[in-house]
Amino acid sequence: MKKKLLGFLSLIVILALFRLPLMAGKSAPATWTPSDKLVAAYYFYWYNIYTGEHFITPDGSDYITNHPPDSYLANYSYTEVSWHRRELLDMMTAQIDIVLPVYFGNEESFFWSKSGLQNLVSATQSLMDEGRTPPKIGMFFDTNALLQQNNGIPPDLTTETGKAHFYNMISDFFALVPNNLWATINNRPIVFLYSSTIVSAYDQSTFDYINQHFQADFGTMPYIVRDTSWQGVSTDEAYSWGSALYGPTTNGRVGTLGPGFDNTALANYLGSAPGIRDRACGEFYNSGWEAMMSAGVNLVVIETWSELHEATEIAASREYGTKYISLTAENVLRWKATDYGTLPYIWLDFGKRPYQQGLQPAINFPDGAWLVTTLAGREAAYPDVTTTPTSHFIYLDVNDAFAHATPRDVWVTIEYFDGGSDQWSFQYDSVSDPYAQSESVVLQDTGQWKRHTFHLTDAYFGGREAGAADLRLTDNDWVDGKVNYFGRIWISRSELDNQAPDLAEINDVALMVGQVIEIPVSMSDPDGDSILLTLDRDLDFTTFTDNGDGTGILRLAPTGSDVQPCPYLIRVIATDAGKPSLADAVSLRVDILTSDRFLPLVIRQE
Ligand SMILES: [Ca+2]
Ligand SMILES: [Ca+2]
Ligand SMILES: [Ca+2]
Repeated sequence: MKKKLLGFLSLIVILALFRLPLMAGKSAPATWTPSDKLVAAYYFYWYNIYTGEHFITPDGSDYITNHPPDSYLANYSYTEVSWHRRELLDMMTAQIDIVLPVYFGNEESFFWSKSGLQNLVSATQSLMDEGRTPPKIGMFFDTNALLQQNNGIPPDLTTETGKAHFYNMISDFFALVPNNLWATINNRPIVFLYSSTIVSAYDQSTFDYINQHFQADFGTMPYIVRDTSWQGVSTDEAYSWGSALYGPTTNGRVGTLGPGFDNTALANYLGSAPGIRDRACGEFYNSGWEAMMSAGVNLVVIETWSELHEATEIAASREYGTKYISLTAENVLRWKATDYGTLPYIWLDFGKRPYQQGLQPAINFPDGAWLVTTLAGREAAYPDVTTTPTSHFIYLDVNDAFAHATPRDVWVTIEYFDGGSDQWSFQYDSVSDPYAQSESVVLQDTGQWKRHTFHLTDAYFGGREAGAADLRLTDNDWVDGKVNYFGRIWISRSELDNQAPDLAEINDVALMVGQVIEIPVSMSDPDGDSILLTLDRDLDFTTFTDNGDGTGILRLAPTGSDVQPCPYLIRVIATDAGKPSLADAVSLRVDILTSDRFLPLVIRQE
């Protein structure tokens, strides 16, 4: 009896081993770990050009706000392996590691879901057979499917039936996807779980059930990343849906961002008001990536690869061509190369367009709203005391790779405007107190920018302040009732034996196609260091000359091909030769106009 049981158990072990993801394509690892930097994207594959599904509404109108490129239309259908293949190749160009197909299960109502997934699997497998490295496949569990499969009744996931139904969606998905194609972290397949709002009840036993059954069926447990609407339960990670519309988010190791949002086509059909987040010619997306780079996230999920109803796609489109594929690739490579874990300091330059290098503004509610003005040639951030409740704080988040939840010595240097005779301070997450009070700095009313360095011997930066912040600047309103103005902040591992240079502000400009403008750039350095001047991006119509003496010329010479419907955002960065080298950044907006704007727009009627 015992022998038989042992034999049976070892068979289970062998099966379990067999279930582990096998070695995948030539360069892809068999599994990732939580410290790998990974980029995932939600893959909506419900389109069928042949039948018009998800292209045309039942009343015959356009169902999608953005559209596939004309050259992609011929086979744009989940029924075509060749269509999935082209999307996968585009994802590879975009540097996507993980594709998250939206899964609905249920063949009768959502006949695209399983058959489309099978075609994605075929396309992925054939790319791997060719020695390529297509994205690995994770699950995007669209919980709306549960509602629809339950006759529109919100399911109760605390019952045996509800749990089984919930689990079957996951096990069906991973039965359809061979385990050598699974996107895994520590050998556990990744599941992004959409909102809980359609569920009537759930608790931790819902997730325990999934883990137990998945372990029994597949020899491992899923790596569940749940939407933050699932409250009071614990999973591996959490994320927040909605970043394409509301802006980027971070939850621990997971970051989300999107290129913009516009569901006009859908709203027209439903007779509702559309939600719109302007793409601002890519700047909304770029600023999301800047937030990802500065934050300590390791798993970034892009919302979305191909949701055309809501126009959140970064895939090729008629509207944008392959622009967002290129933008994604550039940003992913830059993000993966960014590591604050070994740098001597992090810093932040406040402004309308903050320059964040491992230190970034955190939440701004309920008492952390702030505004920007310009004082003595520098952009200044200050608490917005007009809010309810009144804001007297500016919350900041320290990059977790730089410092997180470990006692340490740090030096904090804060640049402030010395106007008036009041005072300010900050409160930081220390070993013993999440709001440890710094000494206060009393102003001397010189009307100049000054810097003050604090040595903290008990910094903890565990994100235990409101909104997971690590410190917050305050205007000491409780003492003097007067706001204070802040410029740059540096947090360093040892005392900085150098002062940062100061770049003079540059005005925004508007110019015509064919016009040439030369903008002088100048800076000074308190230590007299030599300075390198650079631009943060390479644009066709800009040339930058560094005179090598702390001055430079930004030359703008736009042609017709540079015209776009929104301004370009350009940053000039001055980096000194001190040790460590420190920097300053200024931003300007450049509007390129065509002569059309100057044609008479009003015709006088007599
Ligand atoms: Ca942090
Ligand atoms: Ca004050
Ligand atoms: Ca210097």
